[in-house]
Amino acid sequence: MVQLVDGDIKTREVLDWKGVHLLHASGSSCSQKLRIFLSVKGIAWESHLIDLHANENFRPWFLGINPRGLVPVLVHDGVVHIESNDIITHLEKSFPAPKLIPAGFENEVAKLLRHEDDLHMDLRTLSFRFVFNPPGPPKSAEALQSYAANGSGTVQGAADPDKAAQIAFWERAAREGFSDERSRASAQKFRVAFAEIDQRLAASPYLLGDALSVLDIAWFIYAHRLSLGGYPIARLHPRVAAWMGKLAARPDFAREIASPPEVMAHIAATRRAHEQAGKTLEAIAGF
Ligand SMILES: N[C@@H](CCC(=O)N[C@@H](CS)C(=O)NCC(=O)O)C(=O)O
Repeated sequence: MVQLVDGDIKTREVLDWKGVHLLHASGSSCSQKLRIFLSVKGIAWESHLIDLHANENFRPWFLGINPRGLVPVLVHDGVVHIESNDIITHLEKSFPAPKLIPAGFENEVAKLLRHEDDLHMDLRTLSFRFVFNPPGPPKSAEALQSYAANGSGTVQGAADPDKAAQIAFWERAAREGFSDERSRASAQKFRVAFAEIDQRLAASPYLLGDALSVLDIAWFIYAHRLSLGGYPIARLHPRVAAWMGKLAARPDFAREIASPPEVMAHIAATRRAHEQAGKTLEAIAGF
């Protein structure tokens, strides 16, 4: 559970925030996952939008709340929680109904959510290459300098290596983009993960049985993002595609994955350009 301690937090005003506050970004996959969770749970929350395109997450105010510089962040009655899956686990305890982590499955869910989080940088690689497709380096050198220089640099009182890993990711992206080789390796990991999910769905309508759980929410978001990037889910993993369709038909899911028309137009234009160049996700991954 990543609950920050007093010394980690430099933006002191959040300590007075009462109730459930979410610092999040509209198109961020981890934020979408958490917002669907909150919606299914019926938890009322206050929104604090963080503009990732404007690098608001690398400014002192935000880094003073989350030294890792990532969204989402939960402030619950003045206590700051980071890491989306830890936030979900905390909220599941505080708001037990409806149950989204079935009784007796706590350890399995924790393990499977860790696996999902381990693939986050792979999702980011494929998202930047095939969905967002920015024309140049995703993060400027100035933004990264501000990222490096601000915030306490500690998580739970200990020096936190995560920020340096994030900065290394963005610096490498600026140097070499999101290469075919890295994209292929990331896509292959998802192929293995989706094959496992497809197997689970052969046995039950949801990933953990007959009822929706946090795992369905988490993997739905990944599957949705990758299908935007052209991952051939229906062809390779038909049960996953059917399960996705069922979840996407729910208003609480549909609302969070809706993108403005200009974003959808950019994604479609990216796909056309990649098709013309023979550089689609399918082609690069060899699917
Ligand atoms: N392990 C973290 C990952 C959080 C993460 O990487 N969030 C992304 C958005 S999905 C972010 O804040 N990116 C920062 C950026 O794009 O500058 C979690 O689960 O909360």
